[in-house]
Parts: sequence; structure tokens; C-alpha cells
Amino acid sequence: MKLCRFQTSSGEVRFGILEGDGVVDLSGRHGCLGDLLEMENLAGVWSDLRGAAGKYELGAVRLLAPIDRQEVWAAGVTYLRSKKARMSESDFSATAYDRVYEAARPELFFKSFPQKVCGPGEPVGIRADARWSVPEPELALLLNSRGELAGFTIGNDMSSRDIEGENLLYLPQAKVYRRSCALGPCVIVGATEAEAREWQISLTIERGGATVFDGQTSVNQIKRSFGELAQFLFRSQDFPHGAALLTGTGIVPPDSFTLQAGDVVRIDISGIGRLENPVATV
Ligand code: DO4
Ligand code: MG
Repeated sequence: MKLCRFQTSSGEVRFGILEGDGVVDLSGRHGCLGDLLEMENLAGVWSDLRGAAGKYELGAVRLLAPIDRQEVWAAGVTYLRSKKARMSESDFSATAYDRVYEAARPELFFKSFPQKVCGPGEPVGIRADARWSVPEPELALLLNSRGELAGFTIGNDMSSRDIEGENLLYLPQAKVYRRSCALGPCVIVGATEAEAREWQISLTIERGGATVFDGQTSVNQIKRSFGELAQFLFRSQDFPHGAALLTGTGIVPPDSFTLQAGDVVRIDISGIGRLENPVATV
């Protein structure tokens, strides 16, 4: 099942289920998309509602980031590729990345408030004061308030590698700025971790109609289990509306590559779909 948030032609924000070339509107029956993720038996609820709800043509609505009240957090250095890239970008911080990859406690950092997250088609940002900017294509876990895995979406953890590499203490500036997080296009409900580990992630970056980078990885390259990441995130912390957790990147463009305004970032995850965003300087 694919849950989404969308805007109608009259500007109303609604949420529902993607079905074929339409969206079944569930707004009004439940408070928000995050409330659906709290339900124990969402599949059963859906079969009760089927037929009773209104439907929109997909072409007549604009999909929004599939998140309403959840904070967005991110895990880092969960793929060997990420560890190696960070160690080479910074002599200063290399041992920290090496250690955290092996440590029992994962790297987890705050990424975004939900209202700041970019949806499909909205520009993602490169900082005006950064010289080296990259997208980070990541599987995102949707966790309910009990810390249980409730769904999956695609995430882009936009990052300024020169700022991050200069000093580890600059990580919040490298990671959290205007338009630095995108999610979408929908939340997949009902897939297990084992199924998600079969999925492939690919990243394509286009400039002036030509592909300037493409790369692939597999979700199964993530070193830590989803349960382990969720369990650490919920330690001594409450998320009354649940949380989205980006699981780290396994695709890193070569060190000579930096994003430019006007580029288009396309992330595909085989079990979910495609998240595509143009790039703007912010
Ligand atoms: O510590 C740096 C951030 C790592 C990260 O975002 C990733 O591995 O995806
Ligand atoms: Mg990342």
C-alpha cells in the first residue's frame, strides 16, 4: 500500500492512498497521514474504507512530502562507502568516522522539522557558502510513536562536504539548512525489513539534459539493522507523532563532483518509486 500527501487544484492539502492513476482521499476520516502510521491494522482499515472514499486523478494533484508532524532524523556512516568517503575528505575527522562505523552506538543526527521538508519536484538546496555539495540518496524509515517500523520512503540528505570535512563540529551547518531535506513520493506500508533489503537504490544527476553522475547501491549494504537504528533513536527520547529516520548513504559521487544550481537529482528505490528534485542555491 502506498500512502501520500497531496495538494488539490484548489490548494487544499489532503492525504490518501495511491492506487493506479488515482489517489483515494482519506482526509477527514483520520487526522493526518502520521495518524495512519499509528494504526495496528492499517491494511484492515483500508479494506473497510475502500469504495467509501473520494478519488482524485493523479494528474490533477501535486504530491507533497509524505510527512506531517514527524521530526526527521538521520543515521550516518552506515555503509562502508560512506565511511571511506568521509575518511578521505578529512584528516582531521577520519578516526571519528572509522570508530563510529565499528561502534555499538550509531551516528544519529537531527535533520529537519516536517514543515521544512521538500516534496517531489520542489527545489533542494546547495548552500551559497559551500564549495562542495552533494545529494545523499537514502532509504527513509517511517517509525510510529512506539518506535515500530510503519513504512518506507525515499530521502535526500543534502550535504555540504567541504563544511563537514573542515571540522566535525560543523556537521549541523553542513546538514541542516534551507531545503536540505527531501522526502517522497509516497510511503510504502506493509513491506518487511527483509523485503526492503532486496531493494536497489540509484542516483542520477542531470545537468543541461545530460547525465553527469549515476551510481547504484543495495539497501542490503547497510551495516546495521533497522531495529537497531530505531532503538537507538528512541532511547531517552519521545516522538509523540513518530519520526522519519534516513538510514545513511551508500552512493558518493567522486571528490571532483559538486552540484550546481539547475541540476536535477533523481533517486530511485526499486520497491518505492522515484524522488526527483531540481537544485537551487539557497
Ligand atoms: O557524519 C557524517 C554524515 C554521514 C551521513 O550522512 C551518511 O553516511 O549518510
Ligand atoms: Mg546521509
